[in-house]
Amino acid sequence: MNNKKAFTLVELLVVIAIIGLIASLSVIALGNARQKSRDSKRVSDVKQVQTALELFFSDQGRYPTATEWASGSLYATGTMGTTTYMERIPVSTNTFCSGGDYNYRPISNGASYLIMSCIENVVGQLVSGGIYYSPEGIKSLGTTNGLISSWQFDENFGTSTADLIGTNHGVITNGALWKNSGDCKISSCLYFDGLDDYVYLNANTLSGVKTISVWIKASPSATYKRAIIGSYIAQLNYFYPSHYNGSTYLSSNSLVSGDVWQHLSFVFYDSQMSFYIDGNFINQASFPNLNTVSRYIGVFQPGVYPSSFAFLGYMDDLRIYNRALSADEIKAIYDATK
Ligand SMILES: [Ca+2]
Repeated sequence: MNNKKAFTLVELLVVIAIIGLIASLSVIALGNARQKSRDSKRVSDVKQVQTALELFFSDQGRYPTATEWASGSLYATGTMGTTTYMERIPVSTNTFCSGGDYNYRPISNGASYLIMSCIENVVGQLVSGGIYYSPEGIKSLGTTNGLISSWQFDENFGTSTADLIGTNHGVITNGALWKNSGDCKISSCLYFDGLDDYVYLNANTLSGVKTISVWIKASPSATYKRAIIGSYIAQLNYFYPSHYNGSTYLSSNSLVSGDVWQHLSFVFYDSQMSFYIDGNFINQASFPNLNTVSRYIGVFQPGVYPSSFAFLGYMDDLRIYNRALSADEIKAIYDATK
């Protein structure tokens, strides 16, 4: 009897040991699976950061400054004591992604924030390329390969708007209006009055431009050429409803609709400009020597051609790339952001 009881105890210990072993094996297996899925880690890293940011916000009434973020951890000190919200901010090593690391920017004095990152492959509903995180959620941006500048117009406050990739930050000039996400394509956006509103960029010129991508909701009353991003030096312009290279219009009047969000892309390759609407190739024309655009969003050249070329309507998610994107990439951007 006694032996039988002791044996039962040994059995029990063995069973406990086996359960422990299985448990630790499943932890290791889970760890391995995570290591294999770098993209999932990137997304989950940022989600954890977002949770810490929300805790920070709930205590501090603001999101961290760029300097606080650059310290590598999320913490606060004050009369209420010291709180650490995140010991160590995860670091991404995306060599394929413009900006590389998780790119954090506080918005409106910490009332909101943006984080830009990238993934290599599809994760859930997110497509390969740029991923954009804000307090409102996560959004795919499509390819960031060759992306020079990206203006998402998401500040929704104040008179400046950030270039999320480069340093061509803009000053909102002559009263272009912030619009809330319900009126816009991706989070908030800008409305231009068609008279004199524009965004004045930090850069004198933007060179190496091969692709321009933008969402617009043009006013139906915009019946003449309207600039998306201007160029005076190179005498080249990008217009709604037509675009013009000094001698040639590509007829798009009947294709660009007023009062509807449409995605426009202009791709420059081999002395040709290709024009896309909503990810579909529309037409192509000779358009030599595009490399440089000037520092104005929403107008051709202030004071030179007032009002006639000023953009009229909503604009969102304007980007420029230093390479000619393929038709598939254009389509992917449209699909990711539509
Ligand atoms: Ca936006």
